[in-house]
This record gives sequence, C-alpha cells and structure tokens, in this order.
Amino acid sequence: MRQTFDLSLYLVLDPVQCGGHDAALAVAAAALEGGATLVQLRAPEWHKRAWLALALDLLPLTRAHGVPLVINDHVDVALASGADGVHVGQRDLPAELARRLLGPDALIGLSVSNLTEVADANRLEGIVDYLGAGPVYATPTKTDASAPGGIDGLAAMCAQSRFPTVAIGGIQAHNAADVMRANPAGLAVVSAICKARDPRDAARLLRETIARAQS
Ligand code: TZP
Repeated sequence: MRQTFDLSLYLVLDPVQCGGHDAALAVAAAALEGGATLVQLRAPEWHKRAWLALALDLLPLTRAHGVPLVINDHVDVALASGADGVHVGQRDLPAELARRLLGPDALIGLSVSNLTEVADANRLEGIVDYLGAGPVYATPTKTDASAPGGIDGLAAMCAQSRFPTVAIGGIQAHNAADVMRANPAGLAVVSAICKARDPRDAARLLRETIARAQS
C-alpha cells in the first residue's frame, strides 16, 4: 500500500553540499531529529553507484523515523535500493513510466514551474502523488532552474494544483513564513539544512515556522 506522506518539511539532501557520504548521513539524521518529514536524495554531481550506496545507508535512518525516502530522477536507483519512490522533473522519465516501473505503492513527485505544467500534471491522477513547485526565489543550488515565480507565482500554482504541493527554491529561515503565505503543503529545502552549521536546529526552526503557518 502507498505510504502516507507529509510534505511539511521536505529535505532535499545534496551530499556534495553536506560534505560527502558520511556528512550527508549525519545531516539527514540531524534533520530527521529536527523534524524533517520527507527526504529526497539528489546528487547531480555524483555517479550512480555513489547514489546507490548513500540511498542504502539512508534507508534505515528514514525508516526509523517513519519518513519516506525518494530518489531524484533515477528510477533504477529507487528500485535497487528499495527506496519509497522517486521525484521526477519535466525532462526526466515521464511520471507515467516511473509509475509503471515502480508500481502502485511507490511515492511519485513531479516538479512544476508554471501553470501550464500544473495543468498537465493535473491530468496525472493516480500517477503522481505530489508536486514540487518552484523555484520561488533564485538559488545558487540549481543554476539551470526556470525563472523564479515569487510568492504570487507559487500561490497561483498551489491554488491550481489538485495535488499537495511543496514549495522549493531559495527558501531559508528568514523567508519561510512569507513562502507559507502562498499556502503550499510544505517547504522543500537544500542549502537551508545541508549547509547549516547546525542542521538539527535549522530543521527545528523551519518546522516551527511551518507549524505556525499551518495552525
Ligand atoms: N529545484 C528547484 S530550485 C531547487 C531545486 C532542486 C534547488 C533548491 O535549493 P535551495 O538551496 O533550497 O535554494
């Protein structure tokens, strides 16, 4: 059966930003203690065998917290590691194919950056579980991202989406409350946690901001 999921604080774990395999495991552990509700492994600079090794080491951690682990883009790594699903972008394998390969129980997320992509995604009932909408703000983490849509762009995408939608792109502690005003199901962050001096505290602070906005 498909796992229930909570998009509130969605950690996109970039092991390069964290400082390597072992540092990424430590960041994930701290973020989970601080309240991360979902983890995505995203290592655009790494070769696939390193993704697999880290996914295999992350799973006991995420499982211990009852939090899903999804793999960015690589359906084969998700299958080989036993991860809970994948997150695909507009230029990755189509979500329909990912669903066919992974089966009905997998968690599948899809990136969108404008209303046309949201409208297309809305036709994927039963295929896609959630959307990741952004970038909200410009970010050095993803230099090939689309133009930032800002809070208004995010609010429009959240309003039009029939799926729970998590915001991403340039989200940090100082703007998290603003982003929540667009009514996303949660916030997805890379650098705000991966580059934090104390990832546990960074996660806890974000989680508190999100909880305040959701109450
Ligand atoms: N997709 C859109 S923006 C982005 C991704 C993966 C990067 C977000 O990184 P950060 O450090 O949270 O701004």
